[in-house]
Amino acid sequence: MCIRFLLCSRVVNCLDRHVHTCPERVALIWERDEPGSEVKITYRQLLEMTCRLGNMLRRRGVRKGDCVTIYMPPCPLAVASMLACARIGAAHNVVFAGFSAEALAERIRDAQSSTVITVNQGVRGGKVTELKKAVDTALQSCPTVQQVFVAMRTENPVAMTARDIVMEEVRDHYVIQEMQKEDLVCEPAAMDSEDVLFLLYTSGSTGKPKGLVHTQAGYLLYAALTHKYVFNYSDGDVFGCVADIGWITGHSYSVYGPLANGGTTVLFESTPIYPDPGRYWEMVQRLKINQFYGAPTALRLLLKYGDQWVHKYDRSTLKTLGSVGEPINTEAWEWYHRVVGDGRCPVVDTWWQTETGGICITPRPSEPDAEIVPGMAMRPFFGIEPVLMDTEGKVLTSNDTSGALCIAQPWPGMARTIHNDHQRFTETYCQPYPGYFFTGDGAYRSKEGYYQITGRLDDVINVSGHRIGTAEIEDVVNQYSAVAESAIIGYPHNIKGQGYHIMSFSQFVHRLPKTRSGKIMRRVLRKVVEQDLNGLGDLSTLDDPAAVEEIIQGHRELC
Ligand code: 6R9
Repeated sequence: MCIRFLLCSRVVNCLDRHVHTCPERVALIWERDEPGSEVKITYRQLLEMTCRLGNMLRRRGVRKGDCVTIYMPPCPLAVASMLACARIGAAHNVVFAGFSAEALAERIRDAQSSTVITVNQGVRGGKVTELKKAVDTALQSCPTVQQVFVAMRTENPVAMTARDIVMEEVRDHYVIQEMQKEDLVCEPAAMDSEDVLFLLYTSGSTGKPKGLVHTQAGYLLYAALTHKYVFNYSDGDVFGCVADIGWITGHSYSVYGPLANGGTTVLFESTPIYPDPGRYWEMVQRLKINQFYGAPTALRLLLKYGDQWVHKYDRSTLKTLGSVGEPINTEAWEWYHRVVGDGRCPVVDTWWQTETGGICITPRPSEPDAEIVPGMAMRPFFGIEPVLMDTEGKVLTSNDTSGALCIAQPWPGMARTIHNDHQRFTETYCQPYPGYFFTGDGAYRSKEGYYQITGRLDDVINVSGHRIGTAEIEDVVNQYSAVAESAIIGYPHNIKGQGYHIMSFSQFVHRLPKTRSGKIMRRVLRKVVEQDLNGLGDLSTLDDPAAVEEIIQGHRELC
């Protein structure tokens, strides 16, 4: 049975509702790159910004069902742009502002956007990036784009494209000037619960990125519920998720979840080590953050700098510490718990994906007697039914076993399709284990029935018939004090099937190739070790291409 509701746009749940009850509550704290220069935006102000932007987009021809690409770092205007799209029934497509012009162009083309919203320049870690110039380059190969709205993050002017002096022919507009012309009231569009709320691109292991489609009602409900119950969020808390809004984590836990719950949410523009490795904890002290949500890669980096950077600052407001993005190794988990949380804050290792919309496997410390085992994602969230499969596609029913992680029943936050490619959606997620949603990850279920994620299955190593998760070996290697991080990859071995190769141990490197969101790209390393340099696949999400060059060179020397 399928029940569908006609609803007011999602934005009413995130804004109007709270403006009625607490208009002067702070909705957003924009933690700008320069420490101590934060900007606070109340729910009333955010609704006004959103309405003006919604009217601006409508006046410029954006209609229900269109897709607007947002290429901006975390800032109130970016959030208001997302909400403005939602208000008028257009889908948003946020592209991480660290992506190259080519990666941006590919995503604009696939989404068929006619409108782009950007900033003149980005500022991160004290460095300025030329975002508007990247848009100009990207648009040379994006014929669908008719208009670009530009916000000013810095005072430096940028070239604005005017094709003709006749107003209608101008392509680029200043957002603030346009917003000033608009009314403060913008009627929200009526939407079906299954209408699209946004697209978000995530890279596949090969080929072009996938534009996952999330819908109105289920996504917001799931983001709000998980935000409340996983983090033990209560009214008046300040929620500090340091993920960029270009990732699903930023969508669900910097924007939609906290705002649906009427919370105060932090938009973090900087890096964990700018201006020094105390940045996170100085921010926790200054903004009185109650829940902190970050990635293992940053924790591994920070623990290397020593405890004094943490001890310097008052962290007594913290109640819950969250981790997301990759398996958290024991050393980083213990450090987070003992040093950052002074042993008093539960650590929630939250497993989920762009595809799942929100957290699926996680401890729930708000429940009485909730046990948390270090390094384990523990238990499914309400409504999630995890299943482990063996190599023949049979359900593993016993405990103390490992297998391919699938989910048995649909849940409200799951992505509904891949934009313009439903076939790829069913092939990737539904066909490998018919009747189940396949996550692509491997997991171990303990004797007690608790889950531990062992890493991507495409990274799993099979040595003499024993399946070993990359995370398990990395955990051991990372405990050597000379090693900050490691990446384990399998390579063909004519006796054992696969041997394994430990980057930064067998081969020491200065840095590992990572995505911009901090995930180690093990498939790239595997290709290097297999000497298949033509098969490196989609590198558009790679943070620092020089890291790969360095490893290719190092590997040649080893061989
Ligand atoms: C939210 C997000 C999804 C992939 C996922 C898995 C890995 C995420 C994890 C984790 C172990 C955790 N992952 N959280 N692995 N423990 N707590 O990161 O979404 O960017 O789509 O990545 O990240 O491999 O399949 P996304």
